Order: sequence, then C-alpha cells, then structure tokens
Amino acid sequence: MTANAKRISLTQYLVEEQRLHNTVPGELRLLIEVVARACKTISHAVGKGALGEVLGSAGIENVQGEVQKKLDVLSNEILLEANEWGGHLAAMASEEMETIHPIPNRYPMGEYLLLFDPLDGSSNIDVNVSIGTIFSVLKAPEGMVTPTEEDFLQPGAKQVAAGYAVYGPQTVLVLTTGDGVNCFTLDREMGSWVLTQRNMQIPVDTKEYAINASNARHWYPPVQRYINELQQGKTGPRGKDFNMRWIASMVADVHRILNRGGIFMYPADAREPNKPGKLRLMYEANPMSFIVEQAGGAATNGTQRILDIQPESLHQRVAVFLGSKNEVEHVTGYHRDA
Ligand code: P6P
Repeated sequence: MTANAKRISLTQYLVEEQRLHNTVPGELRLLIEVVARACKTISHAVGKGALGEVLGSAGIENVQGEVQKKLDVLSNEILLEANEWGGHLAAMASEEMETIHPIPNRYPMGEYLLLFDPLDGSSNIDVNVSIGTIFSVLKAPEGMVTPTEEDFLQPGAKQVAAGYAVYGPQTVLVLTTGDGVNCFTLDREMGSWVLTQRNMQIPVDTKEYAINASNARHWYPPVQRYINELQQGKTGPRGKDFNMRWIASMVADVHRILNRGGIFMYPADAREPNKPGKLRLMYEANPMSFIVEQAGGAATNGTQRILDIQPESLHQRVAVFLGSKNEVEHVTGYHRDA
C-alpha cells in the first residue's frame, strides 16, 4: 500500500458494502466492528507475552483479570465481554466453553449467533509463533425465543460472515460477508483497521502443501498415497516438485494459502477411528471454508463440501482439505476411490 494511497477503514468498507451490495446490514456491521475491536485487545494481550506475565507477578491485576489465566481463556473472556452488551447477538459459542453462552438478561438480544475459536494455535504462543482468532456469524432462526445449541447447528453455507485475525509480525483481520474476501491490517499507532488487500484470490493450482507429516503412519491409504505422490516431485505422477509448510496454527497456514495458494489438510486418521478428524466444524472448518470459497478456493472433508455438512453437535470434529481449487479436487478423488 503506497504511503499516500487513500486509507479505507474497516467501518468505511462495511458501510460501503451495505450501500453498494446490501450485504452488511447495520446490526451485522456493528457486530463485526465489536469483534474486530476485541481482536485488537487480544492482539495487545498476546503481544505482551512474558512481559504480561511480569506485570501480573508484581501483584498488579492486568487489564483483563488474574495474569495467570491462560491466554486462550483470557481471549475467550475478551470476546464474551466485548459482545454481550451490544444488542446484536442472541448467543455465543466458543471452543473454550462446553455449552452456548446466552446474552445476560440485563442486555437486549439481537438476531445473530456468534461462534469463535478465541485463540487458535495457542500452543505456539510460548515460542512466539503466529496465532489467531477465528469467528463465524449465523442468523438466529426465525421465531427463536430462547437460544439453544440446536439453533447453532446450521450448515456452514448459512454463515452471513466469517473472519480470522492473525497475531503475527503484523496483526491482520481477514473478513468475508459473502461478497469476496478482504484483508485489514492493524495500524497500531492509530488503533485502526486499514484495508490493505481487496478481493483476495487463491491461485487455483499450487506447489505447496500443509499437513502434520508426523502423523503419516496413522493416515488412511488414500492420504498416504496422495502425499507420497507429492513427495515424488517432478519425477513422480504429479510431474512437479512440491514444498511443505506446517505452522500448527490454522490461521497462519490458511493466511499463507490465501496469499500464495496451497492445500491445507487435517485428515481423519487411525489414531481415533470414531473421530472424523481433529479440527472443529463450527468455529474452525466452517468459517475458514467460507473464506476460502469466497476467495475462489475449495474446502471438503474428503468426500463432501464442508459448507454443506449438517452439524449434529456444537463441538463436532471434521476432516479438512482446503485451499487451491484444482488441488482440493485432485485429493478428493483419492477419497472417492479409497
Ligand atoms: P497438530 C491448533 O491446535 C489447531 O487447532 C490448528 O490451529 C492447527 O492447524 C492444528 O490444530 C495443529 O494440530 O496436531 O499439528 O498440533
């Protein structure tokens, strides 16, 4: 972004989306802005790292409560406290909470449901590797009076917005409201989100894959065969060399793929035959799949489009293959002829 380019803020972008494409009603815009502000607060807390721990040990409570709270629990509280009073939400659900979080009676209820993984990849925080927040927005069902878990169990195709923040060298917010994918970079001096990438598009082909290769002995045969073919490089059936990256932060791996293509995989494996995979459908796979598809990519569980999956429980897991469209279609073929 050149220095004198007109800076477009998140608010201006959302207002113009509503004016031009009618895709962001006022209540949804306000909800997204609240989530974005919460991500700023989380970014600040994450950025303190050990310094935040030092502050707490002097007996001074930090800004969010006891400093010994793990950052993922702290991030969860930041999102809950930021979102419960605004009047946009009927309820929230989080990876950190077993049950849904209704809006307290003292606040008005709104028409949206918010789901989030408050701090994804948090095992990386201790080694200063990028982590992030993932969020998904659904409409509350017509006529709903008291929110229940069942109200959240909507296929990912019903999402009205999804996004993630990456707390890395830069703090970025990637967002879709169903009209493409845009990236906003946090201007730390001004405290504002600035549009830095418009209408992100994932290259349809790739030479880069992301999978935790230490699980290879547990993969089912189709995945073993597929990865083996990638590793054979240009002398093998794919006729080209591939590179591998695995950050163990879905937000960081997906952000790389959004920018330069790739395929991200967390397949089901023999470690837990009755579990379809590690990642959660509602607040990891669905929002990321919405974003990836809106950027021209594809997202499947190996046999079905992830956004078409009818959820059966709030914390259910799913196998994930997402990224460059042609590569995702290629790997899906392996599962069909398992
Ligand atoms: P593994 C982080 O815990 C996470 O949910 C995703 O962000 C990441 O892609 C995956 O799990 C990493 O899993 O088994 O490699 O540690």
